[in-house]
Amino acid sequence: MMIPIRVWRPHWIVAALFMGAISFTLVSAQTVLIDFGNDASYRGLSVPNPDSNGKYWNSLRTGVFYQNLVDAQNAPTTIDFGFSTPVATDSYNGPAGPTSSDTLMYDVQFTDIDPVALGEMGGAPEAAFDYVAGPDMPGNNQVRFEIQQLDPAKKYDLTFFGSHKFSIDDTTIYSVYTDNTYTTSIGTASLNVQTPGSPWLHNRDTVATISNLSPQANNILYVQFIGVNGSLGYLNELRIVGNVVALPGDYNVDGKVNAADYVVWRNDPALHGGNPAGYNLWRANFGAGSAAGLGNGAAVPEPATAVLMFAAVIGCWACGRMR
Ligand SMILES: [Ca+2]
Ligand SMILES: [Ca+2]
Ligand SMILES: [Ca+2]
Repeated sequence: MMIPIRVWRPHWIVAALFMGAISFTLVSAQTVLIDFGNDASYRGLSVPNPDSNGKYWNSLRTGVFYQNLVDAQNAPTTIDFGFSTPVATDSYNGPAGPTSSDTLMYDVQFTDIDPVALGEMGGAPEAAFDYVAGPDMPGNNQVRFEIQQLDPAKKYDLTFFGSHKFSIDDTTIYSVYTDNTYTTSIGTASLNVQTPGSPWLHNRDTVATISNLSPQANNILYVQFIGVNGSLGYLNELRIVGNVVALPGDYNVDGKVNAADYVVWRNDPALHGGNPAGYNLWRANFGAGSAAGLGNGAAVPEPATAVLMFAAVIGCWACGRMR
């Protein structure tokens, strides 16, 4: 009975570790694409996923709290989204010009954007041509929404695409706040939704990004947009990118320095700081980023023990391969 166990376990452990390393690398930057306006909203259309870049969108309407948005690869995330102010949805005078609720499928083909310039945000005319905007209540045109259930270990980049012609304000201001009082801003960006002086020329190729945002109160980002002079602001698309902050020695970029990083280093030392410098960096930072490394009193395995354990595992695995 011992022989099958000894043969099987090392294979299983090593395979699991390598699979873990691969998946951690893939999730090191998570992208979520949001299209404002869907089949159920006024003069709106949903993106027929995937788009021309092979990416998946969340097409939203107002009045709904959306949970577990999918990422651009169609995998569910923890991220939730909801508006907290009155907001309107439409496509009229967006990038497709004067649209009609009777002929949307025809109108959408006139969506005029520069897909190359917009990159990941230019893959779906159904995402670009409809938008959310303020409620058109003078003095109260700010639109606010919350992006909830974010990962406190990540830094987020928000990219905004707003496009609308014949707007009163040429420019929309997008801002992120610390909490739901919307008093303290932690980042802001402005975007011309049309060409100043030529309001018939909608924005077709430019986005605005607010970078390096940490989740704020309750792991939420509190976002507001409004026209620069208090009239309507516009938002057609939003991209959320969550980036894992790489720590020294975190060779699989999962925000923790642990035994899995040793395996990554051992597999290709030259790519990970060299031998022994990469090993020494890993060992010096062992435990960083994990709960055990934050000084809560939990037992931290000795690096030397961990090295021996994994060296033994790899040794057995190599033995198994030779049979
Ligand atoms: Ca849209
Ligand atoms: Ca849409
Ligand atoms: Ca790691």
